[in-house]
Amino acid sequence: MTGGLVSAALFTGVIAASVGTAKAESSPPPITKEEMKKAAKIYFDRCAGCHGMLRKGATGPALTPDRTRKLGTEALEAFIYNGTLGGMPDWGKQGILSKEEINLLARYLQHEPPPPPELSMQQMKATWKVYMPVEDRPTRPQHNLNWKNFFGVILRDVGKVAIVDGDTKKLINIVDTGFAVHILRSSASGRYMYSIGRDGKATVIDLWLSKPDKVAEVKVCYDARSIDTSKYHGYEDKYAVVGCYWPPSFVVLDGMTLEPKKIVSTSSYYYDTQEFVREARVASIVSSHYDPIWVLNIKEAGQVWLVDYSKVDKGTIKIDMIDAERYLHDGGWDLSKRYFLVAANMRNKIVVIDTKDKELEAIVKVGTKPHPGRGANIDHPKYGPIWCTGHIGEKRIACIGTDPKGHPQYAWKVVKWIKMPGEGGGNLFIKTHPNSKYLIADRPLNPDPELKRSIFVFDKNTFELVKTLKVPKKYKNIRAVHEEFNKDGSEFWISVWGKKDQPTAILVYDAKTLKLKKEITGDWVRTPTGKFNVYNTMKDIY
Ligand code: DHE
Repeated sequence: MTGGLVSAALFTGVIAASVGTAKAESSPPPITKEEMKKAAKIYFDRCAGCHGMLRKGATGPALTPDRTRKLGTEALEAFIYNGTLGGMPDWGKQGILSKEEINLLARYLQHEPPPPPELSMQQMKATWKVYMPVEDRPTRPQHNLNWKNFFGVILRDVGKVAIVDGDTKKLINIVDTGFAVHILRSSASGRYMYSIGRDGKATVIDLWLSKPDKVAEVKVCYDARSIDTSKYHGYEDKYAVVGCYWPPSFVVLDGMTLEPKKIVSTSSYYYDTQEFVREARVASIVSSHYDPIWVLNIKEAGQVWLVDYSKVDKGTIKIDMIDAERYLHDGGWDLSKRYFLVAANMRNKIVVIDTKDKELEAIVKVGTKPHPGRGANIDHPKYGPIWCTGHIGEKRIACIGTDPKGHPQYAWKVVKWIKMPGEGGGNLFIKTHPNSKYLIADRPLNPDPELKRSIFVFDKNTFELVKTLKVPKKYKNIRAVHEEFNKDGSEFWISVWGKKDQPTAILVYDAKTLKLKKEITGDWVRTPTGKFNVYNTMKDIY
């Protein structure tokens, strides 16, 4: 396939060309063309997600030369080496970046950011590959396995997705998906599993094949984090949509072949100052079960776009743009799946969108840097349906009332703060299941090595801490990350996230006794991060 090469060459070519055009207001430290190329690659891989390709800031602060030159090389090196309490990883301490690479980045950051490349439909199509045409695919599952209880497990740094049988815990296949897959999502029927990599490569895996494998792939951006599918009645498995970080855009794809159909730019205006923002990136996406719409969160603009995909084939896309709050990131449905709750993480708020009336329902103040993942839904005896989020910046979990009809006194208020033990935040994901008594939380970004490897289990009714689970000591220099329940909620799985050269494990806990019941291991278990149960993902159960 030439597409990856074309785009990589394009990317580095533009960077090289731009070196000569860097503005020289005061003098930045010297950097050669070769170093500039290398630094741009490291920045793209490690930093652009939070600070932006144009370095104007989002989840992380702006890193434009007017600011970075004031800090100077040494201070920048210290930040990159040690990380920050705000959640920036300690790239040096963790041994991910060497001293030389850190020095290079610190110098690079004091130069003007090179303009990143665009991507046309023609370039996208050049990367599009269908491995198995739709007419050759089976009409029913070619195996007798309980495929709705399969788990897709991201093997982040090796660019692969493992399909694991949730019943037997056996590895079914390892699918080559490309650089640093970020999330997986299911089609409405559950048959297709979609992955999106940071490199913007989308892959679709057919779970009905005798050996489930990818059936198509396409690269639709240089940098992406989200993908979802059309779930509304009549559109099941018809479309997929990718949310891109760069170029800032969303791309509608054919759900079964991934043929790109339509690119829409998301460059926009900040909802509040009405200044233009070129890098208005697409963060989370969810698919409405009640309308043919996708809910797209336009991070920098602070707008939620409700994208009506019912007339894509006729060349029409209708978008309702809802002003919300800046730096939208991750989020999920409430229990009724009418309201979508999304973190405006740098504003310490949760935005609530009413997808039925297509309007902003509420903005709720929570703690420092909320990071819900998809959040956790609880039907509480006193507060009624509530939705909870953890925080990167502090140790509390906030639970918000979500039932304005049945429990109006609690609606869109934090009804409960749950405290995690120990100091600091660092929580990334929380999860529960309707059949489980527990709410489970990780803390992979906490600097304390003991808290990093811990999983906290809270009672869903009393909110008391029931147990702290620790990753067995034999796994060294690791973090426990991301919880996912199996289909019936009788167990939950945790990833042991280490370095690429060290196989680790996926831990399976009994959801009643909280005992470790299985360690899924093997040479293939490298840098596992997100895990996605087919049934829970297709039905949005969390
Ligand atoms: Fe994620 C979800 C973006 C760092 C693992 N991550 C998301 C979503 C976004 C996002 C927008 C929501 C997708 C959706 O629902 O449609 N993530 C970003 C970033 O911009 C950030 C902060 C920095 C970056 O450069 O990527 C970032 N994320 C991370 C990690 O470091 C994690 C732990 C490992 C990794 O892959 O890099 C990580 N993010 C995940 C996972 C989900 C996710 C596992 C899906 C959670 C779920 O249960 O649905």
